[in-house]
Amino acid sequence: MITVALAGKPNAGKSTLFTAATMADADIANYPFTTIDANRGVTHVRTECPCLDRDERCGNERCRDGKRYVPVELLDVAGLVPGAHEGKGLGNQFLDELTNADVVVNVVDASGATNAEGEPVEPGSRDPLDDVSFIEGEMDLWLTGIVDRNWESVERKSRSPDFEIEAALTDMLTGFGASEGDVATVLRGLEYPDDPKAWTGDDREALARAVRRRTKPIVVVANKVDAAPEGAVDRIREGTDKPVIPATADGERALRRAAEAGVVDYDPGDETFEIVGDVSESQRAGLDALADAMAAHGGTGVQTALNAAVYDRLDQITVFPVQDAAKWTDGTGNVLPDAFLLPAGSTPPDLAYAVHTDIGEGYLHAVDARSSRRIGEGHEMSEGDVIKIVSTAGP
Ligand SMILES: Nc1nc2c(ncn2[C@@H]2O[C@H](COP(=O)(O)OP(=O)(O)OP(=O)(O)O)[C@@H](O)[C@H]2O)c(=O)[nH]1
Ligand SMILES: [Mg+2]
Repeated sequence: MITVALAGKPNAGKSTLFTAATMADADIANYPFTTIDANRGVTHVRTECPCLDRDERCGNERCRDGKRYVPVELLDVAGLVPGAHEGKGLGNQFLDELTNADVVVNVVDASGATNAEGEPVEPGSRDPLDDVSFIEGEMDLWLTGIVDRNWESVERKSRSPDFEIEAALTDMLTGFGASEGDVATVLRGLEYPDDPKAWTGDDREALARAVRRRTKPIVVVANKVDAAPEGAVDRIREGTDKPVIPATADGERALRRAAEAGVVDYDPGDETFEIVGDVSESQRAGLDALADAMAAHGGTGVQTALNAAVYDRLDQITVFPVQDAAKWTDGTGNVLPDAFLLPAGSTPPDLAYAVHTDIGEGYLHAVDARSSRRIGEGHEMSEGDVIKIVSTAGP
């Protein structure tokens, strides 16, 4: 499963976003370092269900009226402070947690009401743009430290006659999520000495930064927009080349709770909601204020951020494997039973392997269930494709 990690300074709202997105419990409080042990949970990205193109909705438990939710893992780690890579704050154990992440959501406090350590300050007095850059810097320096500490092993390997720097660096960085292809691409963009012993600290830092950028893409969440001064989001947007999603994690959490209680009609990612139950005066006032914030930003931003991380930054598509190409069902009649996230450009054999290794190994051919046409094994699938795989290992 794809892992999205929430990073950010303490008190930015990571656990609030985590709770909203997973509906799991996590400690939330207005002081730094509320979270000590990482929280792990399942959240979803949202896409259109292919059943929208049919007469009836599919009825899958992850489909609500054609809004299809596809599971991804969400990781909520402790807050990072400047110097975290050297052990400041709660140390770099939390940076280590990011090793498992495919993509990072950097949660910043757009209200500017907390300093770099996450302590409450006069609202608007902290520039949120500083939070965007220091988190990235800490991640880069942390990986630089790992490369430095392991460099001796690369030097040792270089004495062997069949030494290849790509292979040696891949060995070192594979735990960090870098493939041989990633390392090769990164090396092509760098100038460096052939002999590892001649590498300087700057050479290693340049390598670490490039690998980090390639293997841990970032989406910035400008959180607490409900309390942010006018123009705060634009200012962040102008100062970074990352996608910036305005959000109110607190608002999303309130809405999901209210939806669960039957008070509002709201599905995660909707741009608006409707009050359908009894609410007190103060609840109504709170919900009205939230509705205004959502109207200004196209929703609470939480689902938008998760989708941006997975579909845009990781460039994934959703593909729906079926056994019956006419009915779009599995062997027991469930319509559109599964949804798989795969990198854009994936082919039917890639899908077959994702379903099961045996299905992949026995791959014969595939059928596009929308057109009922056979598709070649080199065919690049698209978002929302419904595909029947025919395999010797198939049912
Ligand atoms: N106004 C506003 N406050 C928010 C929002 N999201 C979170 N908060 C508040 O921000 C404070 C910190 O929230 P947490 O979720 O505990 O922050 P965290 O980033 O997990 O903090 P650490 O675990 O200490 O790193 C709490 O008081 C939340 O209620 C939001 O969208 N708007
Ligand atoms: Mg927390």
